[in-house]
Amino acid sequence: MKTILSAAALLAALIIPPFAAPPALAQAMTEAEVEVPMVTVGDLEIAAPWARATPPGQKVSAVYFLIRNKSDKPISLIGASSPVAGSVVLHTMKAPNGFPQMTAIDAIEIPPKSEVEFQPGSYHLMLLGLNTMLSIGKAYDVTLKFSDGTEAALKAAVWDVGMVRVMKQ
Ligand SMILES: [Cu+2]
Repeated sequence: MKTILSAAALLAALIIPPFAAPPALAQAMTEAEVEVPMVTVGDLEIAAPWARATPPGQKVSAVYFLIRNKSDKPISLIGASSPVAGSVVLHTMKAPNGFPQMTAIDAIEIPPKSEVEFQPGSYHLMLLGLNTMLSIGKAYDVTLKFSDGTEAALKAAVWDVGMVRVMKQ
C-alpha cells in the first residue's frame, strides 16, 4: 500500500496549522519518494528527519525534524552528532537588528505533552565540517542526545528546501 502526501499534508498531519506554499515555490517543487520514519525513545517521538542537500564543496548543512514529548515533564535536546560532520550544534534564528541570523544555543526544551518543529527559519541542527556531499535520495545517521539521558538514532533523508515529500508506507 502506498500513501502519497504532499509536504503540506504531511505537516498538517504531524503538527497544527496547515500552510499554503506560495505559487512560485509550488512551481519549483519536485517530487520524490521516501520513507518518513518515526523514531520512538522513551517518552519522545521524533518524526520525519531530513537534511538539506549540499552543493559540491559546501561544508555545512542543516537537519530538521519534529520532536514530540509525550511525558508530563519538560525534556531538552542538549546535543547531537553525525558521522558525516566534524561537529553538530543546536541553532535557532534570532533577529536582534531586524535581520534574521543563526544563533547557537545550548538546549532546546520540548515542553510536556507538546511538540516542537525544527524547520527552515527556526530551530535546526547545524552540521559543520561535512566530510561528504549530501545528495538527494540518500540518508545519513544523526544521533540526538536529551536531558533525560536518552539518545535517538535517526536516519535523515536528504531533501532540497521546497521539495514535495511523498510518503511511502
Ligand atoms: Cu544554523
